[in-house]
Amino acid sequence: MLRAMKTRTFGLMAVGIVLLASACSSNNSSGAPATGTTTQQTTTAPPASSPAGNQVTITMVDFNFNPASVTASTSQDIVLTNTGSALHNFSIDKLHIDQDVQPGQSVTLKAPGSAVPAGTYDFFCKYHKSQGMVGTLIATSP
Ligand SMILES: [Cu+2]
Repeated sequence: MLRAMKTRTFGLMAVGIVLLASACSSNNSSGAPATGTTTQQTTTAPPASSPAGNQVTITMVDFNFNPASVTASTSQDIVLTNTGSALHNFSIDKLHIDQDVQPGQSVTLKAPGSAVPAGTYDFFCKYHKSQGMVGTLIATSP
């Protein structure tokens, strides 16, 4: 029950943050208080900082994560895709995340927003940690 409420809150927060982020980026991208903003509106999406839109994908294979080092903004969802043939798991002790992903399935972890401070978090598959199925998530502020 607690879990469900948390997820819903995260979802709402994510929406808020996305709205905030898009408002900020449209303000910041035009550099100067320009009068002719019409030509600049097509350049509001910076391809370098958000390569996959508002989500980051981590692929789980037998038996590692790809990529093993992931940088994601706390305003981005994390999509876990298990392309292996074994059951895998994504756990971050510090954040109380423990998420199984069945073979061939994807699970989306909703953007936590300000609930998660920026920082470096070790993640691992609880079933294959001893086989080196571990990684590092670098969470950045939006
Ligand atoms: Cu695993």
